[in-house]
Amino acid sequence: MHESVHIPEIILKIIRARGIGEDMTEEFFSPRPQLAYDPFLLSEMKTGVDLLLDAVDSGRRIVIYGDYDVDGITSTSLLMKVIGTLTDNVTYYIPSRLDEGYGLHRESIDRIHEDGGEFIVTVDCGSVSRDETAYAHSLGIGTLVTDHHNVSDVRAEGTVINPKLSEDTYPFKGLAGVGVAYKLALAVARTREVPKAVMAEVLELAAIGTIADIMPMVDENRTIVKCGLRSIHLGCRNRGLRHLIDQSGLDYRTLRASDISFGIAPKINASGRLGDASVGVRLFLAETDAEADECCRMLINANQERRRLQDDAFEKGLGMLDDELAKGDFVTVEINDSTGRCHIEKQRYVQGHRPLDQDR
Ligand SMILES: [Mn+2]
Repeated sequence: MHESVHIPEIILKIIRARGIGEDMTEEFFSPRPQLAYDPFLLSEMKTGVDLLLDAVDSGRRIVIYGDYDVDGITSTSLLMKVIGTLTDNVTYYIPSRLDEGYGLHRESIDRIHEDGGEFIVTVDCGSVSRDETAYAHSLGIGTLVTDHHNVSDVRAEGTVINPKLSEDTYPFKGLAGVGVAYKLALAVARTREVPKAVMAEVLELAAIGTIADIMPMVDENRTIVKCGLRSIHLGCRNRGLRHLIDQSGLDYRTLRASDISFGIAPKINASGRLGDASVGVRLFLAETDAEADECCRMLINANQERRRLQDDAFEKGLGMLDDELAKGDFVTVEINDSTGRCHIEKQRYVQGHRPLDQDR
């Protein structure tokens, strides 16, 4: 540990209890953490990079297939930026939270096919999409799955980059979807020329997605978040992000992880909750101030609307509770924060017993 830094005993006790040993203390507190692993340690990374670069070189139309939450939106934007330095023939697809739901779908693949898509790179989803990847292959569409979700016996066809694959020996299993996408970007940058400025910019997105997806703030995630935050503090390279920080009344020079959790992430999420998650991607890809401002306005409005729906639902729920509690029932109220709908469950409460549900 650095001599001049005094760490209070109680803090040391806490981090030891959390498994941070003496040898990791300096790294844990360092503003410039070094801990990072070779992206090619991910078991299918080499195959994945080869497949992707082959699609780039043969001019196939590449589609990044994401998700409507912040992790999915930052992952999609990150790969759009990096692959966009190698080819113009790259676009993205975010399924609708309301009509399609999470993950790969046949209907979405049909749409991509009709649109001329020839190679799908999933981010933050796809590990268990066996039928859907098989369907894509039957249409002549190649796939590369990148994901961080738990895997089951059902596994996507073709190449899957995911530290949670049972045979994968990557040293850290806690990456966000955007962490895995960033690893793919690093592996591409080790194989082809990608401008350093772009790699620095996308690290900011990796930090946002990792924080928003509530990943454990240990190991390589700390490196990603600290390095990404430092890039934001030094000027914030991503135009859209800088505008959103500004218009949220925050200061990029002092932005903290909690500002991202409570001030930035909900706005990026709000567009997906209310319909069109692509606004978040458009924000991060914005090339002019006017475009960035337009996206910020839409996100901030969507977030206000989301809040209003949530507050209404909460009030409605409280009203339902008052009525039911008066009858002495055991009550749970489920609030859907996307639709503002409330659903009430009642169970007769008998003193000394668990609530009975069989006889109702
Ligand atoms: Mn995720």
